[in-house]
Parts: sequence; structure tokens; C-alpha cells
Amino acid sequence: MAKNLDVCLCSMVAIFHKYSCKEGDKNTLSKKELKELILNELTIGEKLKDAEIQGLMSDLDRNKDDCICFTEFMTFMGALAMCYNEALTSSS
Ligand SMILES: [Ca+2]
Repeated sequence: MAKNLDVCLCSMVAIFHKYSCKEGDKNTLSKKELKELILNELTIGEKLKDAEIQGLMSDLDRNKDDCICFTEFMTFMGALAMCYNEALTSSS
């Protein structure tokens, strides 16, 4: 039976693929796919402006091929996890 952390990790993988398969290469996120993922799956999504999403996209796209591969996506997840950790540990 899957344990809590397995479920979290599988969700991250599943959510990546739910959006990456929409257009173009089915294993990478295009700008449009990344934007949809951020807007639909993250609370901060609605607060981000278009320009900020654009900036995020270019920060994440390390190899500058105009799409976000799974490795690049995991960098994003890692950075977000650090933000959540900071929020959780500073508010106590
Ligand atoms: Ca890339």
C-alpha cells in the first residue's frame, strides 16, 4: 500500500504528465502547459501575473529549449517546497 510520501510524489509525476501531454512533446511542458498547470494546481497561481509566469518559465528552462522537462519541473517543486518549509517554520 502506498504511504503518504509515495502518494505526494506520484501526484507530482501525474500532474506533470496531465499537462505535458496536451500539446507538442508529451514529456515536456510548453509555456502554455506550464501556465495552465500553475493556474489550476497551485494556490499561488491566481496571484501570479502573466509576466511573472513568463519570468518563472525562463528561470526554469535551464537548457533554453523553450520547454520544461521533468528535471526542470522538479527544480521548481524543490524551490516551492523550500518556500513552504520557510512559511511553516517561521510562523510558529
Ligand atoms: Ca528545457
